[in-house]
Amino acid sequence: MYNASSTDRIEIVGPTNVTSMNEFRRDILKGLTASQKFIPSKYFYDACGSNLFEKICLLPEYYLTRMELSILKDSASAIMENFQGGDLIELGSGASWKVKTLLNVAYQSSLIDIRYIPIDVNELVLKEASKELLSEYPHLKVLGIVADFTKKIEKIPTEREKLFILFGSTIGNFHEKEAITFLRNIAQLMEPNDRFLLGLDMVKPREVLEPAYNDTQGVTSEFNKNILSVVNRKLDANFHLDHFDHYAFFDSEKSQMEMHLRANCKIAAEIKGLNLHITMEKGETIRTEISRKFTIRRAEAMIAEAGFVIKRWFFDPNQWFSLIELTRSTSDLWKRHLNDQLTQRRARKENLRKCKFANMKRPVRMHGKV
Ligand code: AVJ
Repeated sequence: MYNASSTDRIEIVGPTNVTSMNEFRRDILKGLTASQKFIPSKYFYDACGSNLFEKICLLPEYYLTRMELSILKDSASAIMENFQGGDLIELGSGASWKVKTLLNVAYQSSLIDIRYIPIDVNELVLKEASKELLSEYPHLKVLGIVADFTKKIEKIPTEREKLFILFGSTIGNFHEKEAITFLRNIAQLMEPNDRFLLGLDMVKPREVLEPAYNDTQGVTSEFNKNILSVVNRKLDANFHLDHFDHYAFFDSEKSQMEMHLRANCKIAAEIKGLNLHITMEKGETIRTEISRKFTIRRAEAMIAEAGFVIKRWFFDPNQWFSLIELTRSTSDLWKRHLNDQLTQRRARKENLRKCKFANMKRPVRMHGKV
């Protein structure tokens, strides 16, 4: 193992569940015909968008990355203590540079037998990042999974001790219910000894939040508008990027940053791939992202509801950002919850079967008891 060449130490699997064209079309159709138009933020990250996001991370106003990294540096040895063999699974790993903080402390010990499992939709970025890690850490094994981590991933190995990681407060991009569903799915992959390291951006004054999403160099604006290029390219649409302004603000009631694209004139766009014509009034917006900011109480509530318990909570001195170390909850309450979910799912399936049988239209959402 010690002199193994880098090709013996790396395996890339997938793509497994990356967005199909059909799903993309469905999402864009739904979003652009809604009364408040929206485009799911996961579509920011084509090659160009991923690059722009890396640039955002270096902006002076974008405190998130710096804060998270400094917390990571301070807590890395505590986190990696006793973790000498196992899988380090990073969800949405991108360029994989934050995880080096953890690998650095781990690799001070030569006994280490850690496998790094990055999961990302961008195959190219994943491969580049993995190769770099192999050359930097001579004993490291890498299993790269090209997949959309927001969906079910079948390829995650389960034999070894696991440390899941979701950096960057990415969980803030999910609406509350989506976030809980997502976290529950991760919890179900975990054994009692496994852990989950979750990065969370905390509520803070508007004067700090808003500049982070309105940088003076205009990188965030470019990042935001790039989502229209993605739609133009994939669906043969003709949105003019110049006809939209970047608009980002903090909604204190919802405790979230929102990014929108605001029409600066009347818009008439053709989306050939959907056979759709879109008109927008001047001033009308397309929402492209929510980025929720957490209080300690809100975070605790979310975590408990998702079936986790907090093991340790790491902050920077100002509590601007935090990293939470979680383990799966093993209480009966949680098991009962899982059972409830299962029963509900079965009931829904059964109902769907009946509807089909009766040749009825599928109900969009079920309310109350079934
Ligand atoms: C990577 C999703 C956490 O919400 O702050 C950066 C993305 N958007 N600037 C965030 C983003 C605008 C970022 N996340």
